[in-house]
Amino acid sequence: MLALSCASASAQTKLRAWNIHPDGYPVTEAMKRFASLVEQNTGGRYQIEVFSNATLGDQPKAVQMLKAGEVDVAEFSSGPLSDAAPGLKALNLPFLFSDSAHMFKHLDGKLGERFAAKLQTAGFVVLGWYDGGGRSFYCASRTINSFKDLAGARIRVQQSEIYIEMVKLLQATPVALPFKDVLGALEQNTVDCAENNMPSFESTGHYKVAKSVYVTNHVVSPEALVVSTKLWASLSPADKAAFSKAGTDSATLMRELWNKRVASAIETVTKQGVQFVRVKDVAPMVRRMSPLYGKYMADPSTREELLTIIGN
Ligand code: GTR
Repeated sequence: MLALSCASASAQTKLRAWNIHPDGYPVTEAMKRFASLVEQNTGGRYQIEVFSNATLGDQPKAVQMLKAGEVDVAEFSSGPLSDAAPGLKALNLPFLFSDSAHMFKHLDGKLGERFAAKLQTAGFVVLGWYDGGGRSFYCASRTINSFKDLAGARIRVQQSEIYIEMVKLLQATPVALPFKDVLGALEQNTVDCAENNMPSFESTGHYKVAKSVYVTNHVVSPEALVVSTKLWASLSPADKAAFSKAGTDSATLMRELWNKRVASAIETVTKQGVQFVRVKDVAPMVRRMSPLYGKYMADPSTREELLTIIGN
């Protein structure tokens, strides 16, 4: 008995998971579900502790930590992830996907496998595609009625090249800041605007300062639940299957929770006086982004995927 319990105790592996969001957020709840399913599916041999609110470091740092195997599990937005795996940049191009259903039509099929293969080469094993929703601009100090009203604004962007390029094309000034610093920057007027999906706009409290949302959905992009290639290589085939199943199930949960949270976030911020202006015609904004399309179409690491998405 003693020998048995010692053996099982020594066989228990504790893993660390990085997460940027707070409790109750769809990503956090889905990661917790992933952790409990992994534990259950491996008979308790793997235990995952989810460190939320970016307590282990900001996202670009965490991307590097995961790649180096210093954290085992993480959930990343495709912007910061694409800086470590450039083949993923195609997924962040503005106005590429019309909505999440269009995006998952591709990601849940062959294209998702191709992106996952690129990520694996870069050190990230995808176990589930989560929904990053549609991102829109919002501002504290100005009402936006047209994308031209963004010209000259200091716009907070993720610390990710493609977002910086996008904002420059709007003739605005990109200010790359960690997620947790955006509320303070809006409050202190060191940035005028930011952009995000509605659940993050609401969960961070950005809506308390930035009351004007310009609904562009300029980027509809995925997020990815990943584990390090170091961890993956250490798993037996049966444990790989257990992790994969937990990842797929957590992604299903995430997408359900996401749709509900988008609706409740919009309801909450509307009650708090946020005004929405919907973009009437995206064509002029799309034209403005054309240097980006040109660049990534010419890039052999993104071209083929872009052609597949554009064709469908
Ligand atoms: C959120 C995303 C986070 C982070 C954040 C940001 O929508 O879920 O991972 O990328 O945006 O803007 O920094």
